[in-house]
This record gives sequence, structure tokens and C-alpha cells, in this order.
Amino acid sequence: MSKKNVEAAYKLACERYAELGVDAEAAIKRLLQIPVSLHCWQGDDVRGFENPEGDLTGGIQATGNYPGRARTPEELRGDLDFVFSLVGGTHRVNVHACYAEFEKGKKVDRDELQPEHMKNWIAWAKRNRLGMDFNPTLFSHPRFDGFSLASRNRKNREFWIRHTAATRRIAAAIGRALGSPCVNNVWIPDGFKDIPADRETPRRLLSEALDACFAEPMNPKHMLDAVESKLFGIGAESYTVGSHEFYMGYAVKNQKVLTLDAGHFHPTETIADKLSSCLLFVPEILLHVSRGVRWDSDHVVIVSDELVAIAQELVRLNQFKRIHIGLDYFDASINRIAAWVIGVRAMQKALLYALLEPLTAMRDAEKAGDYTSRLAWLETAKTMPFGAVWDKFCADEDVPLDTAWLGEVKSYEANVLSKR
Ligand code: RNT
Ligand code: ZN
Repeated sequence: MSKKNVEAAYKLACERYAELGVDAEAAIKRLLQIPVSLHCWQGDDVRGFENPEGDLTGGIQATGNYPGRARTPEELRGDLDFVFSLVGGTHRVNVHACYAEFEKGKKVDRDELQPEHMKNWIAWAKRNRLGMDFNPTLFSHPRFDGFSLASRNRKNREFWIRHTAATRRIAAAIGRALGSPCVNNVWIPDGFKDIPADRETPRRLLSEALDACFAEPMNPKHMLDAVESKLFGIGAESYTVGSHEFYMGYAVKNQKVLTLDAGHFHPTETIADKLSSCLLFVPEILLHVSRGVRWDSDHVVIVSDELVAIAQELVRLNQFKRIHIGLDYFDASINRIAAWVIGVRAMQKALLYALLEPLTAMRDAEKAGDYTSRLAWLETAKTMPFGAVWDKFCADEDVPLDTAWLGEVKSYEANVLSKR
């Protein structure tokens, strides 16, 4: 579509939205201020750089073998650079500890990681004006015995405590260097395939282990601790140590950031409804926006009803400073760059859609007890010219429209990915 047509369609759209009391220009401005944290692990199927040829060895799984995954830090950052050229707005990058880099012959195990092992990521983020988030990697490692921080094996458990403590120092160094707090998210796969005889001991061990991990005081200006629950995992169907109740309790008691992953609840539960409750009791929330299909399948995020519900709740709560938006999925069955681009753009589209809803009219109707009008307004929004505003956002950000980015990804595939 020509620039002229984008502008013409946008002008008409602004007039239509104004009739509903909605300021489309203000919606675009607000969208520009909402950072989305891009997960680096979509680019290489969560493999990391410790053992690049090796497969994942436990606790997490990616499916698919589409060619062209990033094999080195340079390839991964290069792919991310390309993704950033296709998405507008403000962003952060979310990196796992297993993406640390070592000089030749100087590899250390995860419990000895230092900020210097992330220096290339930090320098790259700085150059690109990106914030960064971080995660201890508590899976795919010989010390993972089906359990990590909740392991009954004291040596293993202490190894994972040292690792998590090390990542907090790294996260603080990242946050200090980039001038923006780095959220360090703890997720563990620990659990049992079959019915446990003792559900309590692993949870007590986890609670004590977390206390040990978090013992060193950190400046919240530099880093924030987050904890992520899960309902079940493959091979841990009957019992997951770090359940929602566990971490909700832990985060409330210790005032930690609570991570809500859209794929980590029963399929009919939506995290959208959880935000307003959690925010009353925990200081901040980290979202892992994902798309479960029947289970926590980590499908690429699209503009689904669930995503729109999350975005609506974010806009209605209007507490963007307390809610960090991160993406978390890994699809190795399609072009990985496209997977990133579709997911980030979907998140932004859902936010823009929510920012363009006639919220004042809906709230007025609700206050007056007029639920008929509230429902009617909700439906009216669905046929408004949302796409014209989205195109204008993309055009202003100098990124391709929805009709054009795929062509660029296909060329990148032909020129870069297919040579790997
Ligand atoms: C796994 C969790 C976790 C991971 C990342 C890689 O079910 O969602 O957040 O996806 O740490
Ligand atoms: Zn997650």
C-alpha cells in the first residue's frame, strides 16, 4: 500500500474513532511507550551456547527442525537485529544464562558465571538501546536430576543455588550498565511424572533454596527477582513443585515479581483475569506471553481472543510500570525470524486494539448499571478500522506493513539462514 493510502485510510479511521470518543493518535503514542521483551531463545530452540551441537537434555523441549537456527552468538544477535528492523516500538531482550559467552579455553560451569560472560550481550544491547532481562537456566544440565532447586541431592541443590545467586549478580550488572532494571526470572521444571508420596518435602526444599538464592540484597534499580509457576510439564504431569499457589505465596510473602505464563494454567483459565488480583498483593508482574494449544505447547503468539483479553486488561489496569511484558514461546517448525516477528507484532496489535476501545463509554455504562450498552460498545470496537491505525503505526516507525514484512523475511532466509 502506498504511503498516501496509509495516510488517507488513517485520516478516516481517526474520524470514526473520534465518534466513539477514542483518540487514535494518542493510542499510537501510548503503544510506542510500552516495551515488549523479546526472548532470545526463539532463535535457536532454547539450546544456548554451552553445547551448541547438543540437544536439550531435560526439563524443557522444543519441537520442529526447520533449517537455519542460530548457532553462534553472532548469528543470534544478527537475527535479532533483523527482527528489530521489522517491528516498531520500544523493546528489550530476554536472555538465558545458557547464552553466556566464554573466551577460548575459559569456559566455566553455571555456578561460576560472571557478568563478564555477558559482556557482548550488554554491549550489543547498549548499542541498540535495548533493555535486557535475564534468567538462570535450571534445566538441560548434568546437575538436573529431574529436580533443580528442589533436588533432594544436596550437592545438586547447592549447585543450583550458586547458579541462581550468580545470575542475580549478572542481572544487576546488566541493569546498571543499561540504566534499566533487569528482571531475573526463576523457572524450574522440577516435578514428578507420577503420583508423589510426599508433596511437601520438595516444596519446603524449594522455599528454603529460594531464600538462599535471594539472600544477597540487590538494588531494585538494577535488578528484580521474579518467580514463575507452572501447572505441569512433559515428564512432570502429576506434580510440579513450583505450582501457582507455591509461587503466589512466595511472591506475596517476600514481595517478589510474580511471573504469569499464559501457557502455565488450565486451558480454560486466562491470565488476564489474574492480573488485577495479583497486583493487589505482589509489587510487580512479569508476563510470559505464550500460546498454549491443548497444553503448554509454546506456540507462536497470534492475535487470539486470549491475547486480546490480556491486552485489554493491561490497558484497563493502566499500570504498565508494574507489569513487564515478555514473550515466551519457541516454535522450531517454521522460520524462526517470522515466529518472532509474528509474535511481537501480534502483542502490539492486541495492545493497540485495546488502546482503541471505547473504554470511557464502556466504563460509564458499567457504572450506570447499563450492561446492555457495555456489551454493545465492546462489539462495536470489533468492526472499527483498527487496521488503518496499525498500518499508520508501522509506517511512522518505518517498518514494513503486514503485507510486506514476509517478503523481507523470505529474502533473509534465502541470503542468510539457508547458508547455515
Ligand atoms: C517453561 C517456562 C520458562 C521457559 C524459559 C525458556 O515452561 O515457560 O519460562 O520457557 O525459561
Ligand atoms: Zn515462561
